[in-house]
Amino acid sequence: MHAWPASEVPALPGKGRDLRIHDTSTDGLVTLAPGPVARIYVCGITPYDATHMGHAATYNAFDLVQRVWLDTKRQVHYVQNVTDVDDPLLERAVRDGIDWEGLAERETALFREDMTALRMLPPQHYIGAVEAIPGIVPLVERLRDTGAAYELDGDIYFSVEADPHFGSVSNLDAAAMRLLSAERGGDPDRPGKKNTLDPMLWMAAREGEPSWDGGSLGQGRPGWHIECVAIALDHLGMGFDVQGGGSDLAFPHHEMGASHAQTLTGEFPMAKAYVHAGMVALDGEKMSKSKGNLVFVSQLRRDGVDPAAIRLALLAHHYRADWEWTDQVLADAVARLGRWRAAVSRPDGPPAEGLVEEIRAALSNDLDAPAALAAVDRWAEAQAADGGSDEGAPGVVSRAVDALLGVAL
Ligand code: 5CA
Ligand code: ZN
Repeated sequence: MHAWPASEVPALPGKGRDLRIHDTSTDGLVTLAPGPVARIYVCGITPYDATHMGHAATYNAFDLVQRVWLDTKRQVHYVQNVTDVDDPLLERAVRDGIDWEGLAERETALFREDMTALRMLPPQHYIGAVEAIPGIVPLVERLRDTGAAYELDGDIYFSVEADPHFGSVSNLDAAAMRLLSAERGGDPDRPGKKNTLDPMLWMAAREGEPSWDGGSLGQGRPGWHIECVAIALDHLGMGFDVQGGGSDLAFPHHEMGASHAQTLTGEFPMAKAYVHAGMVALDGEKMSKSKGNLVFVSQLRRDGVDPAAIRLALLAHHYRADWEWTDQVLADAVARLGRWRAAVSRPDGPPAEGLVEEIRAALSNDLDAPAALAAVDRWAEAQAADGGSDEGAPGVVSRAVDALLGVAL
């Protein structure tokens, strides 16, 4: 699949700092020291509805990861998937009486537009589940042939016991895993499974649902976790730097994915850090396509909201926090954007070198975007109060805010 166009990232004076970030698997901060090419996989959308503020907040977090690495003069190898065949997508298509492929195409196109408007840097490889199927089949066959997977009425399940490291991403106890498995796409109550948590790798063709030739697996479609693993291993290999997504993906999705990959390769770990963004809520409930309590990026854009203000609204919250979207959050962001634009509209101002270092320090410290915003606020306040005589300082600030925060002033 094609991704979306990249906005330019201005080069800044000096050099950025290495990223220290929270890793779910150790529940602590790790300093990542990638080679000249940093490798990141971020789980993409299931395209059955438009991009809401929760999605945007999660992609914003991983866009900051890229920007911190680019500022250290590294290249970034970024891979993202599109879950363009899965139960929720098929159910929505049936509900609305439309073709599932058309639905997926339409919503993926809208996602690209939203990402472009928000200046989120695109992945180098943007891969749909459907196009990944030829690569998924041999992985499932290999797991089955080595005894790490088994058949149940034509479906193939992964045996979590095959991975000695199973559980090391989310560190949850058995009861919590069982609960989350039932909530998030698993089927712990299906009789005949070796372990109630075992996830499906290949689902045999169901009446009225799309299916593909799975070779020795028979006609069917892939499970959710193996989809991301096949794409990640194909384009990044093992031991990549960051596996990213919202906190609702830590279990089962990232746990199972890591176990698939570790069992397939015999290597550990799949990723050096498992990074999870907090959940955005509306009216006290997690914003979710299934609950329907959504604020869409595209709707705000249609209402004439500047995408830079949407981005500032996201940046005002630490990526790990759970937070609530309100009209006030957006109003504050619009006001801040106005103050910043006024501050950079003059030819000179207070010195800006210190500010660039402050933004770098904030972001390299577990992506502390609110601290970065506070530093820019202080500069803008000084500009508004006393001005300054540093020629070109406003230009330096604009470029830093663009390069490191993705906000075009
Ligand atoms: N296609 C799968 C990943 S392979 C998926 O989870 N798709 S999604 O469309 O449901 O979510 C896309 C990304 O947005 C995921 O990282 C998910 O964790 C994140 N996300 C979903 N809802 C929220 C929310 N309310 N707040 C923050 N992030 C969210
Ligand atoms: Zn995924």
